[in-house]
Amino acid sequence: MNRIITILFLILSTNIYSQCLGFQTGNVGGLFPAPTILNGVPTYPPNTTVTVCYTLQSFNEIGGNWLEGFDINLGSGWNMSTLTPMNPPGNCGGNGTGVWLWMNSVTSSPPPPATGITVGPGWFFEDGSGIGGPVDGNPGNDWGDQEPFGTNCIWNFCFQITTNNDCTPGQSLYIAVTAGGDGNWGSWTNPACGLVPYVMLTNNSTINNQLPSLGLINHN
Ligand SMILES: [Ca+2]
Ligand SMILES: [Ca+2]
Repeated sequence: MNRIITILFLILSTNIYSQCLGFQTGNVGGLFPAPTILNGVPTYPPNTTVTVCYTLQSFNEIGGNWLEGFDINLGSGWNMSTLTPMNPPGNCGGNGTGVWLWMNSVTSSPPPPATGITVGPGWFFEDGSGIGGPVDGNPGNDWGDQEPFGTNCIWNFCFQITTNNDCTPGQSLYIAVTAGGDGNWGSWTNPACGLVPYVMLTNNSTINNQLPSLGLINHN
């Protein structure tokens, strides 16, 4: 009996915390150029610029959550001063007048109740409707981008980032994108959606600190 209760709890937990995310793509296939695999580990040379592209297909609006944004997390091997946004995600529903903003930092804030969570950098949705919050350049104090019933929205964006220009061992080239609802990062009242990072490059990915092979040198 206890086991059945435990299984039911696990099923319910899974539904509660991970059901909002639709199908995500990117992974290593979204990295241009692709990393070089050395001894089973993805690597890039120092001072290498990489274009990273991510796609989310649909956001299940559990608890009335609308898609608030995409939080980007990068390992210590990336030069954060080189982080450059490219195309923003498309406005799916968004009450018509909403807009996606590139933000270094966003904090969920009232009105109405909010979580106070701070995330960023990344793309976040500034809701343009009056009831969703003021249009003030702060996506954290309003609602997200609504996926109208019966539609299957696709949000896609790319950014560029460059590896550090040194070979110090242990610099991680981790890349993850986390899609979150406006109950977590905006002003909606129900933080029902789980915050599950989509890992595009694993934490053990590193800068290639091996010197290039020069081959034989011929003397005449
Ligand atoms: Ca706002
Ligand atoms: Ca918002």
